[in-house]
Amino acid sequence: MRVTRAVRSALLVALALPAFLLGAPPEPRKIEVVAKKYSFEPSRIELKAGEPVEITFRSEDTKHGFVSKELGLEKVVFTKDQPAKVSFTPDKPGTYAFKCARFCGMGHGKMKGEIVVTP
Ligand SMILES: [Cu+2]
Repeated sequence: MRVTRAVRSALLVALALPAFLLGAPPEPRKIEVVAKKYSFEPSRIELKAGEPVEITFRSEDTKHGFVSKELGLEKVVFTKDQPAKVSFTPDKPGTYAFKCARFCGMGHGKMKGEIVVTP
């Protein structure tokens, strides 16, 4: 049987495509969280266990922070002009608290939220 160039190219593409898909690192799900005195929006973030995420924190007023000891996420600080990105992959389902990690005024202590990881 004579294999034409077109068939050969099609075969190569068919073989290369799955390898490319398997080899590519998974794109993280991108989430935006906006902070302002004294809340995060959204304050409840739902994630899936095993799914990589990249959360961008942005402020609408003063300097704020983010930390989640329960999730093992280190403190980051961000401003209006300088957002902060936090990348991670939650592995255990559960509800994890996070809070503002930089004193931002009288309501700072109430500036909290939760990350809910579903199976
Ligand atoms: Cu604060």
